[in-house]
Amino acid sequence: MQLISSPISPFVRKVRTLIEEAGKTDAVQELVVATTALDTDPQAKAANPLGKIPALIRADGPTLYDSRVITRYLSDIWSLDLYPQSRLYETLTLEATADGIMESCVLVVYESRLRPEELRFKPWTDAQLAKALNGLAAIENRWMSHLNGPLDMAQLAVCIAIDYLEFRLPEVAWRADCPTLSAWHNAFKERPSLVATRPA
Ligand SMILES: N[C@@H](CCC(=O)N[C@@H](CS)C(=O)NCC(=O)O)C(=O)O
Repeated sequence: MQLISSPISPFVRKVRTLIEEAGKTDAVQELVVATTALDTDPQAKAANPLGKIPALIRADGPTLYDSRVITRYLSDIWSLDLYPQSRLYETLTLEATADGIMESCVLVVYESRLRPEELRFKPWTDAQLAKALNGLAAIENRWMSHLNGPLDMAQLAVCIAIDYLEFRLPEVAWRADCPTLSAWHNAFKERPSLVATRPA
């Protein structure tokens, strides 16, 4: 299998972290690309009509795209049980929350990197940051017992979303309002799969 990849993308990192958890780095070849919404890499476009990464090219079936589809597929074929049946919808909802935080942060980063200064609209980026902070507050208030339970994909996604926020938008202060999540993140981010995939 081949993974259309980038070392910085948090969505790609979800897949790379799962591969590390599985000990299957030899099973997937990474094709590293540089792609943005304004300048789509041809390999990314060939693999995914939306031009987004990650995408997983398979020898025995159509290419898969969207990180949640790929992580669920790999968890299934390698029997990792990262989407346990007993709490499947909780896991998917928490993963969707983490993905939504990533999406808002990626949009804020694109705004400052891709959009000419005179076209920027601060209320829109403020609204995206509010979504991310709201998501973190919801995790602090409702999801800590899930985060402290047996390993699943939602936990990995939450940690990756927070890492991305702190890597790209270090000025965003969230820890004082989310002390329990903050302590969880400080410990969880040292998992070997997360250390191995941490953006430099
Ligand atoms: N929902 C998608 C989001 C993927 C995504 O937005 N990836 C970014 C990189 S972090 C991308 O490819 N951006 C290029 C674009 O928007 O065209 C997923 O979970 O895979």
